Amino acid sequence: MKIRNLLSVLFLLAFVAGAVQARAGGSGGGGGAGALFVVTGQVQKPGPIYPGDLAKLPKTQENVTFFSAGQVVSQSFTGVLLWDLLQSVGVITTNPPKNDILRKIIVVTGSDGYEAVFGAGEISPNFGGNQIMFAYLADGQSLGAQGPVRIVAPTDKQGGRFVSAIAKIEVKDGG
Ligand SMILES: Nc1nc2c(c(=O)[nH]1)N[C@H]1C(S)=C(S)[C@@H](COP(=O)(O)O)O[C@H]1N2
Ligand SMILES: [Mo]
Repeated sequence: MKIRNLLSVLFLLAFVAGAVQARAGGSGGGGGAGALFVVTGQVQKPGPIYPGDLAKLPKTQENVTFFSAGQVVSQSFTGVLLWDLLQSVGVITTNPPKNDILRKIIVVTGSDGYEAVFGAGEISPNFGGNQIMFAYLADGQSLGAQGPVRIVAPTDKQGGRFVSAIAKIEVKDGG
């Protein structure tokens, strides 16, 4: 192999290794180096969410007991409310339609493609008031393979909507 070819192979390997490391270290799959996940759809400020963006929002803590694959799990989660994050990026609504916010859904996608949906009315303080959160700590520890951020739905019986390794959230019309 010519030296020049060898150098380009080495360069490519270094690039791929760097990309893999950046993904493993800082991202659930969306938004590039350092981003936690991306926000898309009907919001005023779409784009990547960084740890600093979450740090600006009120911190919330929930003690949650749920079934995970038939086993009871109890954990204390720390994070920010899904509603507060949506407020910070601004959900786009109009009038009419009447109560447009109640037509919106939030699709949460994990880095493995796993998805679950929440209704804006379910988490609005004026309606369901469900304290669904983006958790970044469980029992004070970072989330490892389930992180950097996962959804926690404190009143759900099973963990099915606790989407781990969030890559994307998308705000859409569900109605
Ligand atoms: N990204 C992603 N999140 C996921 C899943 C998945 O397959 N992928 N499985 C869900 C299901 S069915 C359950 S019960 C819980 C399991 O959570 P645990 O790994 O903390 O026990 O994660 C949920 N979140
Ligand atoms: Mo599950």
